[in-house]
Amino acid sequence: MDNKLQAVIFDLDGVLVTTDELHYEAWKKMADREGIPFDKEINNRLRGVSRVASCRIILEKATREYTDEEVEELCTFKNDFYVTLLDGIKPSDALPYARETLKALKDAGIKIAIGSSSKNTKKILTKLGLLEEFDAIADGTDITHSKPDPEVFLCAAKKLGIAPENCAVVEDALAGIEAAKAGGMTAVAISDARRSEIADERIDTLKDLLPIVLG
Ligand code: B16
Ligand code: MG
Repeated sequence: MDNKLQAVIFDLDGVLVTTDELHYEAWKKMADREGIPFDKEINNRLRGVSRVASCRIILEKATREYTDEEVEELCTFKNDFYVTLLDGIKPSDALPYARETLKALKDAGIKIAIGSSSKNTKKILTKLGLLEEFDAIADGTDITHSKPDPEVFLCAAKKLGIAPENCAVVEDALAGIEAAKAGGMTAVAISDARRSEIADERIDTLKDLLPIVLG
């Protein structure tokens, strides 16, 4: 229980919706075209990491160097396909208890925001029917440093007008937990991030967030 909390900043991919498989499918198409080995284990390292940084992680297995222009082309190739996959997202793809938890927080007067590395955040929220639910959205289009840098969460807190120490962050990525802690926020780990040693709280589903925030 932490009564100082006035806002919750949600990561998007892996917290409110599972897009990992879609990212995987799109990066795999790029890696196959280039003849670069790519598997689910490498994909797991891309959680919360920006598009360009993700591409550079995949290129660690490449047998030649890629120029910045080539990396940009690979990212565009991946994203063009990824965006077509996002078209298949429906409101029912929101992860369990997402809608109920957002409503319960709002009803209790807690501000809610998104803090995502994705430049496709608004498209994903629109497909989920959640775009209008948030008091603030900070995403990959607002920042120059991606997680584990705290920039996206500090940006969300600033847009909300709430001090970082009064914000909780919900994250599925280790890089996101690091970012939340670096920003001076309460870090709540879900899914893969539960193995973090520095998270303040660990939850199994989103509804477990309510006692942490509301007491
Ligand atoms: P995009 P999050 C992150 O979203 C994903 O976890 C990560 O895999 C992806 O590379 C990143 O967004 C950038 O996404 O290519 O759509 O801009 O977890 O921070 O909500
Ligand atoms: Mg995530």
